Amino acid sequence: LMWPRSPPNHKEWQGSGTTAHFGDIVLGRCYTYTQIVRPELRDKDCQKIQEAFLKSFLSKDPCDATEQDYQPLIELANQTVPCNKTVFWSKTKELAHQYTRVQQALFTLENTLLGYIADDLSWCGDSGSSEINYQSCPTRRDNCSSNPVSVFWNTVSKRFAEDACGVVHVVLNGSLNEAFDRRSTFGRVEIHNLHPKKVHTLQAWVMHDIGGVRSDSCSSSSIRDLKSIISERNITFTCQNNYRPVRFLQCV
Ligand code: 2NF
Repeated sequence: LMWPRSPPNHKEWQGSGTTAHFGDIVLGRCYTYTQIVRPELRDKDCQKIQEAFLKSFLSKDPCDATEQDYQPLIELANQTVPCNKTVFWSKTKELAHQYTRVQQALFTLENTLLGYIADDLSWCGDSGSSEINYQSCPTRRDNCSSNPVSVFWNTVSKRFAEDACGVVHVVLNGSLNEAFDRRSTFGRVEIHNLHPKKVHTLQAWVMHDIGGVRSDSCSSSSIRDLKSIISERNITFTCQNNYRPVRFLQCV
């Protein structure tokens, strides 16, 4: 007689386990977003969204997650971001979110339903059991890159970029040696999935920390790389150092 393998009670992976109360948090965030933050989405079925999210990773090998695992979830949560309102960010999460909190018509990924639900959460399952692994989850660095969290962000970031249209924006960190990092999600996934027929301009806002090193970041070599990648894709590139409306927020 074969008993189902019970979940390991030792730490199998190097990363922190699934966020406690994961299922409840997903359901609660879904209701908060669809009923309060964007009531125009009030007809979304949060029970189904929670179920699809759990199904995407439960009873599966957490080192073999795929884009397809998330397709049912992505279809249920489907949402249109208006043209000219997309804001990407890289190494500037807090500042970009402060800005979209003030400019409520703008959307970072975390201002969309799926990004809002998943932000800062951790999750994984196990191929030998239908249970959530609250003990540990694989990390990109120490375990495997096709883990449920990484594949989720790659998949939804790709979709977010594919859907963008008009003039799109990115908030970059000018206090780093490389404001543009080819290995980041923005550099690896998002810029390569912008549709040149839909996106006519990428506008970069390169922000540096107050009191930090003052460098002319738009003319730095990493931004020149970004410009050439974007221009080769027939999208116009513009860049502003310390864009004023964002700059004000760094003081509050
Ligand atoms: O956690 C998020 N909200 C998140 C994660 C990954 C990607 C959001 N994104 C989307 C956003 F919409 C931004 O436009 O991609 C853009 C930001 O990603 P980035 O990689 O360009 O920027 P970073 O500041 O380097 O990373 C943001 C956070 O995501 C983690 C990273 O450790 C940091 O906490 N992260 C980045 N790539 C991965 C990955 N492949 C990742 N975590 C897991 N797997």
